[in-house]
Amino acid sequence: MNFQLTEEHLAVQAAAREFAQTELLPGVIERDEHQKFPAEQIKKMGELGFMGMMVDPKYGGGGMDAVSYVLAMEEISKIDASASVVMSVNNSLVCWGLETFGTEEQKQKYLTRLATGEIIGAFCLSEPEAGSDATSQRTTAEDKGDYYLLNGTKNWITNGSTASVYLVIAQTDVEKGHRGINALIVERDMEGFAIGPKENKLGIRGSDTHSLMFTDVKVPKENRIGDDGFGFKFAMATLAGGRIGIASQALGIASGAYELAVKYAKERKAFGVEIAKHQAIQFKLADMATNIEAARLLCLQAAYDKDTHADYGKSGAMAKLFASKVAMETTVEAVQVHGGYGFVKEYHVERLMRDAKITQIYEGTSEIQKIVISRELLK
Ligand code: COS
Repeated sequence: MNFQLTEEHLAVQAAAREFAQTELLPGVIERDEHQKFPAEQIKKMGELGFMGMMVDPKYGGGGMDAVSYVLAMEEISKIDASASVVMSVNNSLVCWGLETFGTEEQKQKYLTRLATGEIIGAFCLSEPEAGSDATSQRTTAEDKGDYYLLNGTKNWITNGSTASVYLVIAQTDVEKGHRGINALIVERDMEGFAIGPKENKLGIRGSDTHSLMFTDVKVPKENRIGDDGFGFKFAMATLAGGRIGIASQALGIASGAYELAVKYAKERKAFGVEIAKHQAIQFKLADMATNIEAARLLCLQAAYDKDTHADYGKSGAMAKLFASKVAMETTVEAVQVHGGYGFVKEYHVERLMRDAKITQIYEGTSEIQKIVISRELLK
């Protein structure tokens, strides 16, 4: 067993850290406050290869492994979780889904541009009445011969107004249940596709989250991913990898908050000494560091499973369940270490605390992760 990162891993980690410090940190507070999408920063992330990290270079990607992806996600998320969710969705849901299950034509047409970050994608599964219960799709894709007629509404879609390509899950044959669901590639300018208002969120406020409306959108048959009825399995398989991305995001939010807490504890004085000299603070830091290290190991284990073609459903779910809990607990404690300063925006930890919450909700709630894990245990 070898816990050593390779030279390449360390280089990716350093590049992501450098990018986050120089390009994402400036303006992150303002973007959060004004719900401003980090458009320029995402463009640069594409140029640096962060938007299609694991995609085969022949489709414009970085050809990197999932371990590199986890390391980069952690560094980006330490500073700006709004940027890292864009990165996670584009990499693990959209690019991975297309590369793994798409046709050669779909890859040439869409993946090559998504992997370079020239355009970004969105993954559309959730609906007003279908989140955890993902088989209850109300959006319909009626088979009309050479096209599907798409009707319905999707909710809480990351990259909702900035994406150019949307992977939409819809029901074609209700009688067949989850085997009657399809995944369709919808282009932004297809007639009948409308973008709803932006959600005003607690956290990751820089990311653009929208509902989407489809009214008689004609989606050509060649835009279906996989065989007829493959849509639900497509969604499940894609989300299994997506969870490694969100777990790493949670890890980054936690480690970002921890680093700020350590820095502050060494600077701030109370009762005549730095607060880091008080055991009350030392114990908090010790708990944070231990939990973060455990979360990091779970994330890397899931990535390693993916890289070695082992089953990563359970390890990815465990990583997300645990890292998101650690993100929530660590950020709350980081605010506490900062005292009153933690409650104001300039010190960043209150934003990280707000950003942490979503990691326990999206791409499968913590309760869903427990279902996935326990089913694997009891197989
Ligand atoms: N990869 C490939 N196929 C998978 C899969 C995976 N990871 N997980 C399940 N499937 C397949 C199953 O094999 C089954 O196919 P067959 O009937 O042909 O054998 C099919 O999908 C249905 O699986 P299952 O019966 O387990 O589905 P359930 O309705 O019981 O749902 C949960 C299982 C709850 C785990 C699932 O609905 C889920 O993950 N929900 C959360 C969705 C989510 O993350 N929502 C957030 C929105 S995205 S931000």
